[in-house]
Amino acid sequence: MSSPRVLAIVLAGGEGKRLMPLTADRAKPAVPFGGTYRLIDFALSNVANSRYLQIVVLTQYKSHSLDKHVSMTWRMSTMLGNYVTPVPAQQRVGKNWYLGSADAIYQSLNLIDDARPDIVVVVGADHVYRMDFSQMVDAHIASGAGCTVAGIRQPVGLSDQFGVIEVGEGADMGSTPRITAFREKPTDPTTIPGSPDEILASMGNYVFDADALVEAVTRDAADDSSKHDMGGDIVPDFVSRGSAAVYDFQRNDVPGATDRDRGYWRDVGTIDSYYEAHMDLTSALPVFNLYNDRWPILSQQRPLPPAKFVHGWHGRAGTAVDSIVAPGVVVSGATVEGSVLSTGVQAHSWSSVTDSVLLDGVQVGRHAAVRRAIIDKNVVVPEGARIGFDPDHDRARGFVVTPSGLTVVGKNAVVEP
Ligand code: ADQ
Repeated sequence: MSSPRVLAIVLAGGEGKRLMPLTADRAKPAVPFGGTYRLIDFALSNVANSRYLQIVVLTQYKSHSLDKHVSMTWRMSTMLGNYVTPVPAQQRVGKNWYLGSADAIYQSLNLIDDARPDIVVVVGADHVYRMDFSQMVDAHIASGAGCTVAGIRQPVGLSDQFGVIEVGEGADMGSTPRITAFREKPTDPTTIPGSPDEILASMGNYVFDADALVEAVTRDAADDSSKHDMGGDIVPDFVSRGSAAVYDFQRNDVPGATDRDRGYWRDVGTIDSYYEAHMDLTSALPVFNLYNDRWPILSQQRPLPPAKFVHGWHGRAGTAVDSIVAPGVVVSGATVEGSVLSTGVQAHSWSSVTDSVLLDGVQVGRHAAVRRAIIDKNVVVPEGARIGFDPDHDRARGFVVTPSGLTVVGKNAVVEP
């Protein structure tokens, strides 16, 4: 296949229960990330930068803000014209919304029919990473498999969060080897030969021969015992027929990557991993470099003024160090350290924000202090309030406190002075 026709399907229907309260009224792929992005922007940027410009986004759960974001940011973008199409659950086939991710594809088979692709690239929408899918497509075609799964090494303790891939002893990971077994989220995983602490995890990104995908999801739809899940049902089906291969993410080389951030991939499925991925952005030499303009992460550019740092009325300087500060932010006589301030955040005199993630429009009043916290959109932290210092008090106020001690303040929370 010299230049295959490729359709990209972005699975964006995930509920994101483990990201509550951030997913209380938005789908997981619409959760804000990194000051100016939504999670889905990473998947869509990777697909677009791979020059695959026929893209459908399958949405369902609480999809209003996601549809709005995809339509406004991606559909209207000058780069992509009308190439990105959000497709809500269509209930074309029965009265159910999509059951699982494979059913989402089954219910959208008309899109594959219309696009007549040779290859379908299916990607999840809730990871932070850079990846050139064209390199994976080339490897898929060379392997002769019907399905290729992107794989990455992960600590064995996380096996119950991932599809775990097995290849035969001595398999050459540089050559897209066949998968010998695949189990979705096992608690007793088989580790990588010679690496007892690591598993080979599925990244939830797949390349299929279009005909093989259509055949597999159609057969799956008729199987009442199936959960209609890509990882749980479709991939194991290809494996059982000897037609699934693994593409080692370590082989992927994105233009402009640094030694430090090459191979970076984070599943941000939990509050703790969402927070840690933010902290990965804030250091002087970050492990994920947002500033790689050869593989830009694209997002909505609202016409906001630049960020501003001013002395407070009492003469104290407004400062931010080891932090990411988005457009429209004003830091006035406040101290910001190790934090991510999203668009339109305002921090007022004598306040401090430390090791925290503040989403759009959060207001931090005078003398307030925020520490190791995630605060959702437009929350007002009144004068003198303290968040992230006393877990019991934070819980009593209705905030979520994670086992690792992070405080999360949901979107419509009222913070008492
Ligand atoms: P999970 O992320 O747990 O594991 P899932 O919840 O199906 O699997 O989500 C995968 C992607 O599909 C996400 O982007 C989600 O938003 C989307 N999605 C889920 N249900 C959908 C639906 N009904 N309609 C449309 N989109 C839907 C998966 C794989 C594992 C792999 C991990 C990697 O199943 O094998 O290891 O991703 O994180």
